[in-house]
Amino acid sequence: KYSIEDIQNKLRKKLKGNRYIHTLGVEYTSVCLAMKYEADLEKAELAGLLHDCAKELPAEKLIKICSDHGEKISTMEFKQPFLLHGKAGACLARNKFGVEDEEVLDAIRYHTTGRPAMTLLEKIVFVADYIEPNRKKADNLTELRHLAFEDLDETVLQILEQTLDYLEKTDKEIDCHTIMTRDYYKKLLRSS
Ligand code: DGI
Ligand code: FE
Ligand code: FE
Ligand code: FE
Repeated sequence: KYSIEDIQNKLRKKLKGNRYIHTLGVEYTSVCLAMKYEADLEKAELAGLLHDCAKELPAEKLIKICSDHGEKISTMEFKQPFLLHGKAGACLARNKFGVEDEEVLDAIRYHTTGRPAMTLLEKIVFVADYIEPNRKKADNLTELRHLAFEDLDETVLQILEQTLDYLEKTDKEIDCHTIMTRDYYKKLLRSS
C-alpha cells in the first residue's frame, strides 16, 4: 500500500506542472470540505489527490485502459475520450496506486459529469475540483468558494449549471450524465 507521499511523488513525475499543482489544490480542498461536512479525511485526501491521475493520457490509452478493465464506453465517450479520465483514473488508482476503497474509486470515477444522488465524498471531490485555489476559470469563484462551505448540494447544482452554460455557449457536445446530474440536483433543491 502506498502512502500519500509515495502517490504525490509518482504524480509529480506523471503530471505536467500545472496539473500537479491543481491536483494538490484538489487534495487539500477536499480535506477542508471533509472537515466541514464530517467526511473521512483520509478518503477525501486520497480521492482528491488521485482524481486526475489519468487526465494526461492520450485518447487511445484512455479507451484501452477502460476496455481492458471491462468498462463500458459510450458513443459520447468514444467521441470525446477525455470524458473517460475519471473512469480510467479509477482503474489506475486501483491497479497502479493500490486503492481498494470503492468510495474513493467512485469519487474519482464520477468527478467530471457527476451523477444523480452522489455520495458525500463524490460531492466533495466534484466541488473541490472546481473551487480549488489554483483554478481561475469562472468569474464567480469567490462566491462559490464561500457557498461550498455553507451548502454543498447548492454548490454542486451551481457548478453544473455553470458548466452546462459554458458547454452550450461554446457548442460542445454534452454528455447525458452531466444533464442527468443537473436535473437531479435541480429537482432536489428547486422543487419545493
Ligand atoms: O479534469 P479537470 O479539468 O480538472 O476537471 P473535470 O474533470 O471536471 O473536467 C472539466 C471539463 O469537463 C470542463 O471543461 C467541462 C467538461 N465537461 C463536463 N461535462 C461535460 C464536459 N465536456 C463535454 N464536452 N461534455 C460534458 O457533458
Ligand atoms: Fe478531471
Ligand atoms: Fe470537475
Ligand atoms: Fe481536476
